[in-house]
Amino acid sequence: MSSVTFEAEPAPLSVDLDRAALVIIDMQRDFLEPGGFGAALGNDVSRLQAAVAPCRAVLTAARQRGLLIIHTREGHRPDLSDAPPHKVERGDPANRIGARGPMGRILVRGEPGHDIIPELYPLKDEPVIDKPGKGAFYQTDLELMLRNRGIDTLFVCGVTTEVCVNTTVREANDRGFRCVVLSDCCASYFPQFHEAGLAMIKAQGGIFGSVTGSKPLLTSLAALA
Ligand code: TIU
Repeated sequence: MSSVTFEAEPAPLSVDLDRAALVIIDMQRDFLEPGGFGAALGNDVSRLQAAVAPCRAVLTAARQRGLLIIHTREGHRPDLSDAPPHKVERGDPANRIGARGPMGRILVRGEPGHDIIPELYPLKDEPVIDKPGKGAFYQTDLELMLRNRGIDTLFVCGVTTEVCVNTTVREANDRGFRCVVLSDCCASYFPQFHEAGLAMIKAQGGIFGSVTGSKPLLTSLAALA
């Protein structure tokens, strides 16, 4: 494979695709569909739909190019032994982590709501990282997987911009990975937090990483052909 160059903020980037991975954060039914964790927290889950089609386009292009693709899911073991009590205790008892909802037990591994939405469903050979926290590196084998494959750059998509995407980007940045956040492939329940979440990443010369849209990346990938 080869390198792609594209516009990004704060500066254009050149990325070696052999050392890049696409990381799609928590595009789970629990966050995007009614009756899951996102809705239980009082959010309008329809706001996250905007990221689905751009994610799908990038996922398709990444598959065509043979990029390493990693999916993550936030959630807990059925006995909640990996869920901090303070995280579980938040919210209405009938509607909190582990409670039964229309998509099964909320934010519990193995339940329908915990799984990834059909539009972005992982292929068999695409690793899925099950994470107990907001960051994808915390208590997971993601870093080991990336280092074993010589990855140095992450294209980051998913939800929500200011929570799991930002936490993961900050974790990745401290571990020496370059993050390129695809703005339209991320979404938040709060438009102002989406904007602020992206602004915080690219400020100060790209203090946590770079931000670009899916289009510049897709155009540069298509030009490789
Ligand atoms: N609540 C919220 O905005 N997000 C989360 O709880 N998890 C993720 O961002 N995945």
